[in-house]
Amino acid sequence: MTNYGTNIDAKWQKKWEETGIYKFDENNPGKNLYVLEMFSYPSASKLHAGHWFNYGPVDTWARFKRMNGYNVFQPMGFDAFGLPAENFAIKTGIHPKDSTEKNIESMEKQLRAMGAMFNWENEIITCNPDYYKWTQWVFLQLYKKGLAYRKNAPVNWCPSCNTVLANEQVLDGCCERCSSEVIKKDLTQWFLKITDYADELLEKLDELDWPEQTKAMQKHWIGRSTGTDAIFKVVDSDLEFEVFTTRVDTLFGVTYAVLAPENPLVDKLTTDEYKSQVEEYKNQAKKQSEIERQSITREKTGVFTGSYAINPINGRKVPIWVGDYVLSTYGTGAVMAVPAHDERDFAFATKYNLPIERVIEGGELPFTEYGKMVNSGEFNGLEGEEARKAVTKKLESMKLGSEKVNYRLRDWLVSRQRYWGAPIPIIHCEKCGTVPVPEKDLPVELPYDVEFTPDGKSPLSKSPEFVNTTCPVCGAPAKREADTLDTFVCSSWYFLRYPDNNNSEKAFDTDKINRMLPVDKYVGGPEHACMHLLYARFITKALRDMGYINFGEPFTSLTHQGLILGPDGLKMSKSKGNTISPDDYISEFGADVFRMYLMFGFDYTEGGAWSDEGIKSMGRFIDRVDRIINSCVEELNKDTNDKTSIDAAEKELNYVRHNSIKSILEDAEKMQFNTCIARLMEFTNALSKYLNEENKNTSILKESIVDFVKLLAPFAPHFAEEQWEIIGMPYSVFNEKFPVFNPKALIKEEIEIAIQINGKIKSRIEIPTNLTEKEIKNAALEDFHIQELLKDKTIIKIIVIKGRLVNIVAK
Ligand code: ANZ
Ligand code: ZN
Repeated sequence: MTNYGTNIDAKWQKKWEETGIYKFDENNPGKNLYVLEMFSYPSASKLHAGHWFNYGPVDTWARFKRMNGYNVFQPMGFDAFGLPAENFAIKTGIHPKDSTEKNIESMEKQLRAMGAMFNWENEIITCNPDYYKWTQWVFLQLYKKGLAYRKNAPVNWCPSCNTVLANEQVLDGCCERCSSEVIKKDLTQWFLKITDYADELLEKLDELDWPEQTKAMQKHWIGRSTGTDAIFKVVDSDLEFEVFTTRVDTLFGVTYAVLAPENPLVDKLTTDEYKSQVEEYKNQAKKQSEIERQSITREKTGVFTGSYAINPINGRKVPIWVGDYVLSTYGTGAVMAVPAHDERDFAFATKYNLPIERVIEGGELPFTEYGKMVNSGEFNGLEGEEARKAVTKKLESMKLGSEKVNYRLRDWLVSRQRYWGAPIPIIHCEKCGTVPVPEKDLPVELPYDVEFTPDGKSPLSKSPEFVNTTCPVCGAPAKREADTLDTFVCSSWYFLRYPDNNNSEKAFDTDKINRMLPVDKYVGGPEHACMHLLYARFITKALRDMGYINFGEPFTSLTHQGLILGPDGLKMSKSKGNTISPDDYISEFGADVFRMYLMFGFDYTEGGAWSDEGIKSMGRFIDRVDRIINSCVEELNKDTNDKTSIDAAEKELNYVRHNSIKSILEDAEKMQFNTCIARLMEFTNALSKYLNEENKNTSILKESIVDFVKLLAPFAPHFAEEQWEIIGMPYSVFNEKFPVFNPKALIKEEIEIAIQINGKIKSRIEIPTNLTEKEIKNAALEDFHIQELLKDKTIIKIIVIKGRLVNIVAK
């Protein structure tokens, strides 16, 4: 059996540790390269195959870059606050701090056993006061800049998690964590003003080397749309309301207007005659979720208010309705309805018998495309953008409208009514109002002894020692904010802390961070597209505008690894019993086999189903490499021959060797690990074949093995380090430069040979010089001319005289 296993892993991990080989020092030679993997949540279920698929291959990439001259910084840490630990505590009574610390300890052990080049000296743990002190500091800077504010608003409430959620944490109307249906609650909460950065967040996406799909998701989430706000005055009243429309070219076709049920104007507009109907409708609407209300298939409903509005463009009187397909949270919470050219309005008008009037030329109604304006007075004949501009200009001249840009993006709600998070550093004083905690008093420490059974109230509010304090401004008794920060706030800036994680004076040193960031390569799951990845961009931009850093994008290049599924092809989950726990495999095969299998068995960005057969065959490959290298060593030590010539066999070996170098250089750069390993396998075959040659060129053999081990090193770091030692090279292979290829070796030379049948020359062909005897025979038999001549004959034997001729004896 093999020599490779966890004993070899341990041996080299110890040596790497002792020699501090991966310690990052800015002054090391090479360009700094910040390689970052999304840090993990310290869960009790430990490291799973998915973590490995994120961290293992990326470490291979980082090692590959290191060997190509980069000075790599690859930190690791833990996103340690959050609900799972708290829910676990509620179930078991084990305090979140204790369970989190225990989980971190065991996960760290597992991560170390992976043998990645993590810069552990830069580790951060977000639930430690020396980290969250600075999370609170970031919050205070945002507050000072007016980017953190408190307001009462209808917010998303998860009844099972017992806390509010950000919009980004609501997926199809359900909690992103627990899938319970989210309800609306009116609460006073803290928000971060991400909307101030909507334009930049959108525009700068173009410059990022990120997956297109992720950029598209952010773009959609930001949802910028350009249109027009038009003012509709209410007939016989001083009231007026604005509507937001992206199709102001259809303004002449408005036959009614609709307000969202929550629009405060509804009560003022509704005439006595319609009061009870409208009231009833409003109550019903409250029970519907926003998702339901937006559903295309759901029947559109509404009620008339009894009031009328005036179309600003033609003075026409149109009825005002209330309808729940209009959302209070978008645009102005009111729309102008054009049933001839909008599907929803068409359905609504048909149902309630409201007029439908065409104002755009084109197909059957509802006709929703752009086209020439008709029945639109002076604007007839205008089309599309031009039409939109002309009508908007006219409204502007009458002071009844203007161009308007709207966003789907909403400010980020960061208050959480939970215990296990960073306390919001704010004090409420009856006299002075909302007072930020002075920076010198940070951190506001999270107390240990707190009753955290969830009942919808913030657990910290039940701790008098925590809540009761004095106002930093007037000294009067005051109360601390009892909500904690969304854990996404902790992770929105962690990449800024890593390089300067021990700084006790500041969150980070500006100069140092400006030298080290942005992160050159960020790798993690795609599920964070509209949460972490958006928040991190926002916080980076905000800190830039405050002068703390000089760059606006945190992650220059982003890759999402694929998902490793269970052997049954389904998503791994404990309940399905299809999870793959790395530990057993690693103790059986060693960390490198596990890592190599992940890289060879799957396309990195696609992932796929786990296979036990696959990892076993990777184990056999490593065994084979082990045997081949060992026999090479024997061969080299023998040193009996003094062959220095380069014949066909050497040329063939050289070809494979240089071709492997070239392909691996190209493919590893692109994280196409599977093809890299396929090249290593080819190289192994070529070495094995060459070892069968009777007369070997030992210096070529030696060069080839040296190159082979270097090529293998990023993919199987412990194993390669061991082989490097076995072939007598000085520690460490990771201080070596990656091999470069010789383009000349990739040109296969050709020679002309003659083909005879029964001793008479019948044809001539060009063949590469490095063909084997069998390949030469095949080449001869494939010759068209020869095939014709042999049609009715039987071949008795074929004689090959290498480099000269093939003689086919046939009857
Ligand atoms: C009149 C009109 C005519 C419209 C037409 C469309 C087609 P986006 O692209 O998402 O910005 N709208 C505006 N505010 C709304 C709200 N609060 N709730 C529901 N719908 C609302 O969509 C803008 C369009 O969505 C607006 O343009 C408005 O309908 C509707 F032939 O105005 B339009
Ligand atoms: Zn929930």
